[in-house]
Amino acid sequence: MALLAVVGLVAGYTLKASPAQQGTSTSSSGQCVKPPNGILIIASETGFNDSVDHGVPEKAWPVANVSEGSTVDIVVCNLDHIAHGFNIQHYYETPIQTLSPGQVLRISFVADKAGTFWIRCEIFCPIHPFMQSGELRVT
Ligand SMILES: [Cu+2]
Repeated sequence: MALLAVVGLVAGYTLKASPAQQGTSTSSSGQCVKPPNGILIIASETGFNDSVDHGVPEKAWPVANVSEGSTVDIVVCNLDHIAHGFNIQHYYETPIQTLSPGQVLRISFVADKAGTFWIRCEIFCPIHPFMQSGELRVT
């Protein structure tokens, strides 16, 4: 697929990660894969992980359940032909993250605060209303 040929790495954004997680990067085109024990989120013309088919905005989708104190590894791939944003309330709020078509974002952080945190796109896009209902649930 042409899109996969232009997959690039957006600089990893690390919050309170242990030294083992820092500097994680890869330049291969095969990096759009679910990290071990982690979370894969695909942005496409059908939302985040096909959210248009999961009852949003009435229902939360995608939903990621993690344990408080655990290290959370997330890979976000934009397989759409337009840009999308990615934001996790509290854990990944700044800078405003824009993923160009084909880009892959890797995020790693320690879930040091319990609660339910909003996962959303924060830049306008045609599928935007369907990218506003993701949740990271830390228990
Ligand atoms: Cu959007």
